[in-house]
Amino acid sequence: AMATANNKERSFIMIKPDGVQRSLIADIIKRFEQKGYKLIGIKVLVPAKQLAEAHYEEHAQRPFFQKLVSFLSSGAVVAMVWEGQEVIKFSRNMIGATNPLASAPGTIRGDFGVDFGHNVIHGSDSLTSAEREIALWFKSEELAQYDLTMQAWTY
Ligand code: 3AN
Repeated sequence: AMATANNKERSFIMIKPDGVQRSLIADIIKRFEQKGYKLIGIKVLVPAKQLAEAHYEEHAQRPFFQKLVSFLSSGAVVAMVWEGQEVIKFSRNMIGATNPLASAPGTIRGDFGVDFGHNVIHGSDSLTSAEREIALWFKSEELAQYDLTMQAWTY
């Protein structure tokens, strides 16, 4: 309902090293932009191992943890914060299932991914993880506050 709509919800979205290496940056950003979400933070970096470990801390006890961490810190990623109504849940839908071969065509992983461990993109799975991940990857002054309303100089 209108009264409870939160168009300031934020999600942490990251194009992983395989997505960057395969030149999928623009295509992925385009999907979020065309849906109507607002990009309020973006940077390119090669994550330090410590940052990758902190990002995936919930998987620390899993057998694939070291592989996951070394993959994430193996190359450049594009770390982003996107804002808008239901952005967390909706971006999970746009991203698709963890296993790219189980992701529906039309989703990012369904369209671009094959390998289970190299699945192109990360998106926060809940409000709690979104808040934790945004704070981990961004300083508050790196997040822009602006609106997308048309200005007089747009065509
Ligand atoms: P998602 O990225 O879909 O939210 P998570 O958070 O369950 O999936 O897992 C984080 C990442 O860990 C996944 N993107 C995937 O690359 C990797 N992963 C998850 N489960 C496994 C597994 N059983 N074996 C290998 N890698 C895994």
